[in-house]
Amino acid sequence: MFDKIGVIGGGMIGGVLCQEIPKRRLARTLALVDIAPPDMAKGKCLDIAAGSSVVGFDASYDAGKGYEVLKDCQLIINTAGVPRKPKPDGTLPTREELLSINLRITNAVGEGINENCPKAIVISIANPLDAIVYRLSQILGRNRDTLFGMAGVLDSARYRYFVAEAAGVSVENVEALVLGGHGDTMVPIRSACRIAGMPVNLFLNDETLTAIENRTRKAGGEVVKLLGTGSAFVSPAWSALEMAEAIIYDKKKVLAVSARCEGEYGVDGLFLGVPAIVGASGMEKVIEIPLTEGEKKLLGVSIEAVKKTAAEVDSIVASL
Ligand code: TXD
Repeated sequence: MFDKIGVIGGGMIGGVLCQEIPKRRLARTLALVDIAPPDMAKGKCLDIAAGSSVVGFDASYDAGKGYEVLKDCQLIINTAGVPRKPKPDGTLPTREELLSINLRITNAVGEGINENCPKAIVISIANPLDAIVYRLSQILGRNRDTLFGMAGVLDSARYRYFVAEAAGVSVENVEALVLGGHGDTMVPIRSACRIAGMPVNLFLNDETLTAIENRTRKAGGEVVKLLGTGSAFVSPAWSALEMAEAIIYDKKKVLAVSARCEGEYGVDGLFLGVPAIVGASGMEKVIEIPLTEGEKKLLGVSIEAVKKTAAEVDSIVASL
């Protein structure tokens, strides 16, 4: 159990995190910061605190609109951002408009972390994932073990679920990794997919697997379309908590992590979804796994997309 864990952004994902962190007894104190008026963060924490006597967990809460509530947090999970929604004139913001709004938010988030909990391990969830975690690394200026993004755990979970469903087996039997950027170029690694240790091809044919991998790439959009507003929020929160528990309990768990590569996979200085060992000090080691020629090609495309996003961030930041 940590003394204090902070959540930045108490929206849909942050709300699930704030319920789960005390309920799983991951921290003695939960901090929540959200700029939403009148004081949404305080309201959500008061609601959860009231329910604690029913569920049976003791926790303290530091909540409010200012980042000072994050003081001395050991772990931060960042969900702060604005989703893509119609502007007053009914048109949707362009990707660049949304990116510049979210980069401004990330600047504030980064400064808040630097001022109040500069030693905290930071898991960033906010989208566009690759851009936000890259910008955060520029602001926090730390080595790569204490800042990384959560996307691959969710993308891998989706792949695992679709494989289990098609193969008629328990989700607990399916191991899978989705690597690369968190977008349409993400790469489900079929050659690493196992069902109870056996190659997935023993259970599903190539046509079925290709369809599942395509569905995995679009699974976020599938939920968005069905919800009508907002995006997936339970599975992202649970995925971030799998990373948090690997840190808190020093599990040395191998997970798909958006980590800053330093030469691995031919990438240097950019965040890429890669298999990594997660433990007490955060992202402890990037693992380079063997890939088929086809997987290498697809990962190369994803790396190019991540490079393009980083260049976009640099040019927008320069103009802010
Ligand atoms: O796998 C993944 N990484 C993705 C991430 C999976 C699904 C959702 N993905 C993204 O996470 C999503 O596109 C958003 O960028 C974030 C959070 O998603 P959520 O659904 O929780 O968004 P909400 O409900 O809009 O919550 C965001 C909160 C909201 O309450 C704002 O008031 C708050 O962020 N916010 C801030 N908090 C603190 N500080 C600042 N500056 C701030 N700006 C907004």
